[in-house]
Amino acid sequence: MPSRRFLPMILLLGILLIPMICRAEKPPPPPMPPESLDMNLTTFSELAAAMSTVEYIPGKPGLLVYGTGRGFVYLYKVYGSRMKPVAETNLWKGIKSVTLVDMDQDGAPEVVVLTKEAMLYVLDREDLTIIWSTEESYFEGISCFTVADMEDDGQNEIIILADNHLFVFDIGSGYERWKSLVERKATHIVAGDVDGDGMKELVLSDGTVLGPRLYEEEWIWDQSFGHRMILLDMDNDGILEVVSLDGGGNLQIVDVDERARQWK
Ligand SMILES: [Ca+2]
Ligand SMILES: [Ca+2]
Ligand SMILES: [Ca+2]
Ligand SMILES: [Ca+2]
Repeated sequence: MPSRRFLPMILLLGILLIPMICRAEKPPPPPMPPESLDMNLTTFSELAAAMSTVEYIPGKPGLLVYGTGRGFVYLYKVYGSRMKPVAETNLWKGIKSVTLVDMDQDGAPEVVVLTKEAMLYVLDREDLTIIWSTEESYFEGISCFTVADMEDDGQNEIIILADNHLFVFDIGSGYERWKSLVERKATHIVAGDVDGDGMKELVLSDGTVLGPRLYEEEWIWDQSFGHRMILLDMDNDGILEVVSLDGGGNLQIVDVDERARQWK
């Protein structure tokens, strides 16, 4: 045990050593941020294509919309080396997907957001304010949706497959125009004139084709269209074909007007 007369000296030594110990344990400086985020249009397109929660505003390569798992939606502007949020909103529910659709047909897109708690929002692309949304807890699960002017009256409808039923909402009024009595199950839905009669049909990935006005069954293919479905005029005859990946991941082209698979 040290003698009492050395105690002040030991204390003084301790006080002098503390800053040295503190300096020794100082954490290393944080890594420098990446030098540049100077994204070009290709980078934006690739990022948006790969991430369901990221979209870029077409024609404005400096602007990105991004929805987070915590329910925030951000509009980011890329300034050379940094991304700065220029608008944000909190929807309080994790974001499942962000899509850009021209809902009001004014030539510029609105931001359509699907949340993990089965709500759809239409947001203003400039300030992300809510233009329209489904009611809270109205749906338990939204399988897919599409936007189309089904009867060509200049007003888009939003067509939602939720809780095994199809719903058609009028965007302008928010009014629920139609709900299917029959149960429907599909993972993708698209709208377009697939039989060349000048009117759009609804095409469900399970193989169902519904008419434009009364949503009656026009054709039920006994096979599934598959998933990742789009409508394209593959043979240049002026009529859209259903192009999709079948259950096994193979590309297939289905001619709805001829009721047959054209190619696989
Ligand atoms: Ca618009
Ligand atoms: Ca319409
Ligand atoms: Ca048609
Ligand atoms: Ca065609």
